[in-house]
Amino acid sequence: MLKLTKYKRRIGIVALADSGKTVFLTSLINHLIAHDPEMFQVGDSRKNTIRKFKTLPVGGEEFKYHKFRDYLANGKWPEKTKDRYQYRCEFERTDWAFSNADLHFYDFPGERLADVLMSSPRYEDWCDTLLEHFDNDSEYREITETFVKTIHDRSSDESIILAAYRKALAKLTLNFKPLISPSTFLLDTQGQYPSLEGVVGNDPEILSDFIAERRASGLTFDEQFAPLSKRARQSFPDLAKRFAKRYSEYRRILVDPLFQDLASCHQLIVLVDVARILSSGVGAYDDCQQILRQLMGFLNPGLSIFQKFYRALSLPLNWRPGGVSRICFVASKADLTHPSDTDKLLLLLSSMVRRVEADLDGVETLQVACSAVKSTECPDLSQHELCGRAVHDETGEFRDPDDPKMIYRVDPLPERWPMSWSPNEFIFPSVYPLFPNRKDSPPEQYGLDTVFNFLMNEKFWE
Ligand SMILES: Nc1nc2c(ncn2[C@@H]2O[C@H](COP(=O)(O)OP(=O)(O)O)[C@@H](O)[C@H]2O)c(=O)[nH]1
Ligand SMILES: [Mg+2]
Repeated sequence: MLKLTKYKRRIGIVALADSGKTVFLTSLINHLIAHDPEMFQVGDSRKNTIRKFKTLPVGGEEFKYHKFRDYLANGKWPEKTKDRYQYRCEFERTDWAFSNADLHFYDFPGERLADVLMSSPRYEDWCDTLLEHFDNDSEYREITETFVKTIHDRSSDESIILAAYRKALAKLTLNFKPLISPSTFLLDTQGQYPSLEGVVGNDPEILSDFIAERRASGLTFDEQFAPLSKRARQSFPDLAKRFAKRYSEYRRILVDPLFQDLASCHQLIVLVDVARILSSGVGAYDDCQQILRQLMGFLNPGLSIFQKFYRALSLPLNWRPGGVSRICFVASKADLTHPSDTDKLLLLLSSMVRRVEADLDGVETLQVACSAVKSTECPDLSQHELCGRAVHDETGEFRDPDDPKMIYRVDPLPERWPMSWSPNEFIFPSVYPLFPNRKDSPPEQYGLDTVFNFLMNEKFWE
């Protein structure tokens, strides 16, 4: 039957690196292509199905769905993605008589998210936000202490300041800190991460020097910049001007295109890896919140009076307002935690995003706990144990993806975020994916269809 209208949406998937974006999108596409209503509910009935699925061409780099699915089918998680990828598809739903869907997904590399701190065109704003975060967080403060001293030392010069900043960034990299801006230090424009090939020993000073000498704090070594405090900007006015110029150029070339894509999205899926934040220590919580706040501030600076007026009317029905209208906050990898803790997982997610959510204007939100590729089972609900193909055995030795499943212990989730906690205070062991061998079968999921249905039931059509 001829479809009269289109449900057309651009959907951005954002999160810090390793939060599960690639796996999420791969599983979602798999469920749409090989839709099985028993495994993935569409709309409000198990009878509804997806039909006539078609991939559409995209303007940029295409999301390598087949490659990523192949990894999973071979018992491995997809390799780390370094680029921004897009995937666009069209399909019909048996419960939609007059329209079809056209969904365009954007998968952004998490490392680049640190550059949301550059949402302001003013170099000074970037400096102040970044330095404030360094100062507020004990781990960042410790790592960046020498750099901060350097910018307040009048005998410093450009090369001394840049070397000190690169050294600080190298240490942040080695400590898996996500707020590394400019993000090209961590992921350069060729999609390469810092390499430790050829370095001798594992002394942190030697390792950080090795990285600091090889990675630029900017697009290239000639276009580097570093944050200067207000006082340092006054002490080094010419340097501040040069840095501001390079900052603008960096934004123009690297940040603007990325954030234009992001800003063009109608809907967002924001993944939060609660288990990882708990196992990484309290600093990871602050980092994630800081990035979320910046991101939301950039995407939803507040609606204009006209937008508010039209949203309040929500008429005519086929008119879709500009900007992000729906955000789904997802606690990803729920299968790494015990199923009896799912309510707590949602509470933790909710208390983490509550404040950013409250500041959003005219955006509908939902919070969902989700396992895109459910890779654990729970043998006994009364025991804090899971069964899966654990990546490590009890002694910490690596296991093979082909090794049999094993039962292992997981920590219970806390009722609320503790005031403070250390790395490894909570442990949620990693597992290899459980994926059906049958070529056309999607993996078992939890919550993925809830996210999909939330994004699919806005009342605006084209
Ligand atoms: N158990 C489990 N682990 C997951 C799931 N999704 C992702 N992971 C783990 O998280 C890692 C990073 O996932 P990926 O999708 O590459 O993250 P991205 O960097 O945000 O794209 C994977 O290598 C897996 O170890 C999931 O649904 N269940
Ligand atoms: Mg990825």
